[in-house]
Parts: sequence; structure tokens; C-alpha cells
Amino acid sequence: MNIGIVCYPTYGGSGVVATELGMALAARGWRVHFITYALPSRLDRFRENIRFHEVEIPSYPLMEHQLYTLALAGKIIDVARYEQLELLHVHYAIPHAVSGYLAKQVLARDGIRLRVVTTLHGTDITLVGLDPGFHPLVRFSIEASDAVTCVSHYLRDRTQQLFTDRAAIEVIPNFVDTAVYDRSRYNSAALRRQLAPGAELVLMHTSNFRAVKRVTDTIRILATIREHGISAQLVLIGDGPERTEAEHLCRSLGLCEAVHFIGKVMATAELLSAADIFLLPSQNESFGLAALEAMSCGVPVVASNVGGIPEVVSHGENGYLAEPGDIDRMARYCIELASNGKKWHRFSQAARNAAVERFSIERIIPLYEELYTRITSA
Ligand code: GMT
Repeated sequence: MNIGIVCYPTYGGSGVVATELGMALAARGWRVHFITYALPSRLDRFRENIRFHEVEIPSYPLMEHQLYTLALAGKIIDVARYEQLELLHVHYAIPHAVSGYLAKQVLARDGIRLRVVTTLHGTDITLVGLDPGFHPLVRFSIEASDAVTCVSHYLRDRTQQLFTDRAAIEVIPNFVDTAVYDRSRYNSAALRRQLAPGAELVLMHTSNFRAVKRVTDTIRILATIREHGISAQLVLIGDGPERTEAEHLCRSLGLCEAVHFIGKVMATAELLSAADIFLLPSQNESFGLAALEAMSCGVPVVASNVGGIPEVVSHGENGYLAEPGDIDRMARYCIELASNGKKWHRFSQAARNAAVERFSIERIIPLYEELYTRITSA
């Protein structure tokens, strides 16, 4: 079957999930067409069964703002028509679900039937979609989609509370390639020496450094741990609006030698495998894909007990959860893991097991395949 995937191509969870999904489907024989404004960041090389269609945004002096929603709809129409797409899977409601709906209606006039699946990821529901100007559009496009999925039960509940009484919203959790995100593949000891020379404990965090991630909390957690005499270091991967503030905080706390800003890295599996603990102190998180990738590498997670995180990280089994902003408690949990090797190993194994048993590609991709088959044969 030919399937179109619309996503943000940038460094962010929804784009990562969409790209990994497309690559996994292509490997299983589906023909996948990515439609977006730039090459998705994880689409690093040519792959059989994958095509990329770049959305170009026309400009004209009259139009002060770019017309991405329309340009995307136009591109979807073109690709659907000429590549015989049966199904379009849009990731993140705004504006993708609206463009998908528009394309579907235009194609229907020519007798072409395109089914639209919308996957809601997080702030499209919990933040951006709540803008009064966007709310009716998000609500409409959820109700008009042929199928809607959410990445966690938490997000489905929020969607139903905030937007719609549509009952048919399926939860398909995010997934991880456990063959790639596998500590045993990498020389993590050598990498650890390069990343954080001399560290007794290596903390790691990856994100797009938006305010919701509370990146500066990771630095304060590090500071608290070091006050207890543990020579911990922190590796920060990614970039975004909060990076400057994080750098200033390191300087003001005298932690420049202990905090390593790596910047954006596309392939994180090797880096994650060098960590002892992954930190995700977010204000909100509908799932926490970065935590799952760390767990797959056998890294216990210390995170906030918000949103969908408890559906991924089990408190006291493969990580610890605390209230957002409770830096002391998160630091105490890190110290507990750092000072009890047996416990760390138990948590590490449990993290890996959870990734393999509950969130592997082999387990989750068939759920999408079953959904696609169901709605295209209806
Ligand atoms: O909602 C966002 O912040 C955007 C999105 C992204 O593209 O980074 O992140 C969300 O989707 C991820 C993939 O499903 C989830 O793992 C993240 O938890 C979620 N972010 C939030 O809910 C803040």
C-alpha cells in the first residue's frame, strides 16, 4: 500500500516518531511518501520504499505570511494523485490535520478516496491547540479524521476532556528500535571517558530545550548531587530556546567543567549508552520518547510524574518519578542509584526489559498496520 506521512522534520519527538514509523513500515514492504518542508532529521540515507516530497512555499509580495497549510494541502493532493496514496498519516494536529482534511475534500471531488489518520502527540492538545483561534480547527480535524490515535492514555483523556466526545480514539504508544538503542552494541566505556572525563556518575538529558522541558532543573539536580560529594557530570544533548539560560546558570553556579553541551545530534543511541541516569524533569510530557530511548539502552530514568511519563517509567522499578520542580527529591533519587550498584543494575535491566517487552518496533508497528488495513478496507 502507498502511504503518505506528514510530520515536522525538525528535532522533536513527533517528527522522530513519524520518521521511525515510516522507516519501519518501508522495511516491512509499505511504500512510504514523506511530505514536509525539509528532509526529516532521522531520514539520513536512501532507503528502499521511501520517497521524500518537499513542500515549497510560494511567496508573493501581497502575502506577508507564508501559506504553509495551503502549500502542504496542495502537495498532499499532488502526491496522492500521482503516487496513488490510499492513506495519509499526519503527525501533530496543527496544521497537518487541517491540510490533510482539505486535501481529502479536494480529491473526493475527483472521485479519489484518501483516508486520513491523525496522531496527536502532545502540545497540539495540551498547549498550542488550546489557543482560542486554533481550538475549533483542532476539534474539527480530530472529528473529521478517519482515525485518531494518541501516544498515551493520558493524552487520549486530555483530548476527550478538552476537545471532543469522539470515543474512537486509539492509544498506540510510541516505540523504539531496540536493536539500535542497545548498550551492548557500543563501546560505552570509551565514549563515557570522552564525554565526561573522570566522572563518577554521568547524567544525561536530550531535548529540544523548550521551556516545558525545564532543562535548567537538570543543572540544579547536578549541583545538588555534587554538594553530596559525588563527582557527577551532566551531558546535555540538543538545542533550543532555553540553551542560553542553561549556559548562564552553569556559569553562575561554577559548573562549566561538569556540564557538557553537545548540541544537536541525530543518532543518540551511542551517546545514551554512555549514561548512568537519564533526566527528564519536564513540566508536562504526553509520553517522553527520549526517556524510552534511554531505557532501551539500559539507562534508568529520573523524571517528573506528569502526563504520560508514568505509562513509560515505572517508579521504583526502572526509574524514579517526582513532582516537577522537586529538584531535591530528583537529586536524592540519583544519589540512591549512584550509591547502590546492585539497585542500579536491577533498574537498568528492568528499563531495557520494559523497552523490549512493551515498546519495541515489533510490538507497536503491527498496531499501526492493523489500523491502516482496517480503515482502508472499510
Ligand atoms: O508536543 C510537543 O511538544 C511536540 C512533540 C515534539 O514534536 O517534540 O513532543 C510530543 O511528542 C513526543 C512524541 O510523541 C512525546 O514523546 C513528547 O512527550 C511530546 N511532548 C510533550 O508532550 C511536551
